[in-house]
Amino acid sequence: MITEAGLNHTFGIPGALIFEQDAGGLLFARMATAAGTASLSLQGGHLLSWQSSACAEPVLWMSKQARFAVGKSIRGGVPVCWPWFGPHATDPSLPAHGFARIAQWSVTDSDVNAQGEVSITLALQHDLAHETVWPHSANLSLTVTLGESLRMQLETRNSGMTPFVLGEALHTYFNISDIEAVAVHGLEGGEYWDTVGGVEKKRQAGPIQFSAETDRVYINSDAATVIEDPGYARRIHIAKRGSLATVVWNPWTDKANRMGDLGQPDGWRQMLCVESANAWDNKITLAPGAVHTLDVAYRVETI
Ligand code: TA6
Repeated sequence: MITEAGLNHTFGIPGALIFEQDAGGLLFARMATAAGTASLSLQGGHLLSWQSSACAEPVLWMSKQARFAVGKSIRGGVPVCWPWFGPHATDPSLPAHGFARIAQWSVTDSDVNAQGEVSITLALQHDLAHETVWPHSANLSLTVTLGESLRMQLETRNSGMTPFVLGEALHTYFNISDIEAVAVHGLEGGEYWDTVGGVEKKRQAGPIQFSAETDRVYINSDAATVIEDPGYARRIHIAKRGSLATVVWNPWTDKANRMGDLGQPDGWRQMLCVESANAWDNKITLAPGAVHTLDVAYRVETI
């Protein structure tokens, strides 16, 4: 049984990392450095918030209607999509984006380095319940490091005897001033699957701007991207390794109303997902004993 007291005794770092439990029994990690604060839930290995000292507005978006309940995915922050992205390939009854984001993770490490950056490592307990849904043996860990930037390293190890195909994403919800004010740079000229109203392969011309529902999977690129947000006078830089797909998503009005948990009446206007992924054409085949790490660093620049 994982308890708040046990976590603080083993992994707590006074002034830098503490653990708390809410009335519903969910466990949270709270991280703090001079450069900012962040919080995670052990359910889902889910980074919930990041407040950089460099700017007033939180960097990550969280729906005002997000539900924090055991087994329920959380609408905002950084859901971990694993071991598949999107709907399950054959069984529509299985949860979209895999089971990692609704499973209980454990804490396996914590640290403060010489630069004063605080890190925590969580691991997914891959138990029998998962093996019936996904009959492979894998170890999954997530290391979050908070300093001037925020780094996330999602590591998958094939601990079984057969290869498996992996789909994954850090499904990051960014907090923005207004969806019609921002642009995403870095994917100019790239190929993408447009999945709104059917599926069509297209090529990006210029920066990505938003005037309707947008749900695109940019493929075959490890390009860094930048969210330019004049309304919040900042740029959010996204630099990734071990990821060849980038998903760009905003639901706009109709889908947001159908989803019902994006914050009424127009919470969706203040969110934009730019997700570092291995999905679609860029799924990973992992051999027995092999390790793959999806590594992304976020940095905020004021303008
Ligand atoms: O990553 C974009 C997307 O696949 C959208 O199509 C939308 O479904 C979004 O993820 C949210 O998915 P969720 O399962 O979290 O509701």
